[in-house]
Amino acid sequence: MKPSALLALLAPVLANTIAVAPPLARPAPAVALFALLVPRLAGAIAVAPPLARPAPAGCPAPLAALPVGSTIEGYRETHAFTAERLSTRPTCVLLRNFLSEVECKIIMAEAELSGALHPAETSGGTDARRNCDVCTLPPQKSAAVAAITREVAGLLLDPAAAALPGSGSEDLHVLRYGAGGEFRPHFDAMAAPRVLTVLYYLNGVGATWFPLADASTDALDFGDREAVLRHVSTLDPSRDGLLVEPAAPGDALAFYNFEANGAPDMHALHAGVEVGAGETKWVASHFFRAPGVVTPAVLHHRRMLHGRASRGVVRG
Ligand SMILES: O=C(O)CCC(=O)C(=O)O
Repeated sequence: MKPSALLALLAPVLANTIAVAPPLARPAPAVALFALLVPRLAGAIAVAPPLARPAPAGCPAPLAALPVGSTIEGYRETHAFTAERLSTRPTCVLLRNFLSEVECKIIMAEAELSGALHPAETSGGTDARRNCDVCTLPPQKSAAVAAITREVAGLLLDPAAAALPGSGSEDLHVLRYGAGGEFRPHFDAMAAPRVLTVLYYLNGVGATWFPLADASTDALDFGDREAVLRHVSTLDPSRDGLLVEPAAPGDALAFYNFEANGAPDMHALHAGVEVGAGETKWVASHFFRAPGVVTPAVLHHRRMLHGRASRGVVRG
């Protein structure tokens, strides 16, 4: 590829990065991820053209431009982590070493000490979550949650979306599954403009499955939840879609729930895989909202949410 063509391809990425990166030797934590993207992207784009797909709603453009399979480094305020792009649709990024072990232990201890962990209920009284206790931790009551919330918003949420009225995070949801526990396939974003989900694997146990990741969904009618469920039941986590397995406590997964045009990304359907015998899985779900970039619900999304046959696919 000619240098001039490469420059033309990089221009939007560079423009965005330079606009947010301060002139420091070591970039400030909130922009470090993006500043570090530039040299890596230069090499990657030289061999593979960038995806035509625009950045999902709420996703920083340079992160959306990271090719699947590429890994970059980023910095939290206290330590480094790596970010690997796992899939195009939805935009899934695996963040290794994102939380420290101390942060993981604090969150699990705060959840247990809060006395608020209770068996999960899901909308419509379905059995979508089995053998799973849940509670929420507000940033106002946890210094650890407050710090994580602030840093994640700076790293993983597009600054323009984050600045819109109503944008921000929900309280942290902490989930403790026992053996046999699972969270059946669901969308996080049917009832709320949760543009970004970050899952923190607090004890490194368990897995999350995206049965439709990077698959064609043209033949699926998402207004018919039973049909979607039937299709998903023919799929296998070891063969289809994307199976995310943390390697250690503190690994995290970020994914974006809406397309660039503000419509829900149906490929973001995901499930907490059944927990093995004798195991306990701790995971925390962090939802970031940006109402201003989300298209108002359309008919089939409402049917998805309020359909009578509500077993299985539910809102988060
Ligand atoms: O347990 C998991 O792996 C996924 C949790 C989840 O899907 C959620 O909280 O929305």
